[in-house]
Amino acid sequence: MSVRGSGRIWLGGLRGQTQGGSFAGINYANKEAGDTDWTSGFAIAGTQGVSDKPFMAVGPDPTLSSTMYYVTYNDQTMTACDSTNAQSAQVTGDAFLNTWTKLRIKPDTPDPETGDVCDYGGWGSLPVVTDSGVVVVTVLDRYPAVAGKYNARKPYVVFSDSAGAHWWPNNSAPNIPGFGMGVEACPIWSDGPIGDFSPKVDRRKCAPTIAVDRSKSPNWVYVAYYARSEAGHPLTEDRNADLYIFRSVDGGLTFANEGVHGLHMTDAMLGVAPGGLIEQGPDQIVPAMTIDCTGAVNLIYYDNRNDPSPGYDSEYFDVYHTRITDFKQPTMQITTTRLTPSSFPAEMFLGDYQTLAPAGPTGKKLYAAYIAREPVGSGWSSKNCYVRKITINLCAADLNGNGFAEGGDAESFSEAVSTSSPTADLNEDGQIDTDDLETFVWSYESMNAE
Ligand SMILES: [Ca+2]
Ligand SMILES: [Ca+2]
Ligand SMILES: [Ca+2]
Ligand SMILES: [Ca+2]
Repeated sequence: MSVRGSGRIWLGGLRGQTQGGSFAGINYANKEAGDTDWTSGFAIAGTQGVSDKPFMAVGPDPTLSSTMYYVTYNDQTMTACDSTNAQSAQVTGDAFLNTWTKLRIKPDTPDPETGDVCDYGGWGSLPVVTDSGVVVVTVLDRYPAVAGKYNARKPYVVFSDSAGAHWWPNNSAPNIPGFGMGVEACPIWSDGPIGDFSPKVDRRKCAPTIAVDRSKSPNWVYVAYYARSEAGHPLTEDRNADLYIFRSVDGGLTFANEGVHGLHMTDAMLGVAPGGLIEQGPDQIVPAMTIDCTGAVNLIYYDNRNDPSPGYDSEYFDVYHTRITDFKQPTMQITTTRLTPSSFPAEMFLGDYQTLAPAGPTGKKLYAAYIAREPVGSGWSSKNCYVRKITINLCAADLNGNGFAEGGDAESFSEAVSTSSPTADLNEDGQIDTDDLETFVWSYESMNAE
């Protein structure tokens, strides 16, 4: 789910598996902006808690006269050209009324090899909607053959400019970020017990993630996933997994791989010392991405760099946040922060995905949702979904949230100070004082810097 707007936060995921049963539904709950409790809960299906595949979104804007929501998921009951593969489906609807319309993500044109009109199948499908109304979906090319169907078992991208009625590009050529770059997919679950990292994290599915930079017109769309840092090794070897990021500058219609639009995030870029680099790792996996109000790319991900085993093979992970400014420009800066105070042992399945949501219509604050564990006595908690507010005080001078720091914002700040309005507390320390003025001036100048 990917919407924006009022500051209302949505949190959800798969409900727990029943004894001998199967995953029966998607649960979610929400809270209003400023509330400290999750005061209401709804279930799209089922009534149990959430223990897998957390998702989160912020919005919608209640002033909008109509809002379309999109959720993508795999529906294995659909007829497929490849019957062993889960199929992606799309749902649109009104989350408040709990009414949804189901649409298949499928091309209009037959497969040139088989003549069949195959659904766009795969795992981990995620949608975004650009400001022009285009729905862009990334899906892992999870076909059984080693070569995959579209992108050698890495994610691919399709889009709809008709609210899900038609999907493009055509069947033979979805957008395939990373194609031809020598980026090689990690093993997947069915490849066996040996691979690039613990099979108990994510079951190895490249975990695609997608985000929109709405400050650009047309919007820029980013897709990220993890893959092997080197190609050409047997799938049974434990290798080093890295993050890869690709960018579309035409609203998600096409993705370029090289030059300023594709980035291989090496361990060194993420602050791992040279002595920590071995052919087995450290591994960065299961990324979640969003773009903040400055246009910076933000990712959270699992990272086993603190695993006490010399081979990174004892399944200890942390969750990290990385922020990239001036993506692929000479001035690019990468800042990496550890979010989990204790490295925790996976020991059990940690869920396939996590999310990173920008708060409010302006992307000024970030919230992370992820599955982790924490120390309890001499042992460890079971897996829990954690929500974390990442406050980085972005675009503080843009009080009216229009993307610019202007004279009107200065007037609004001055008025907020004079009336002791909470909106004047730019550094969120509960006080309105000169620190907030300094914050305003710093933010105003940085937002207007060349
Ligand atoms: Ca590894
Ligand atoms: Ca790595
Ligand atoms: Ca403004
Ligand atoms: Ca303050």
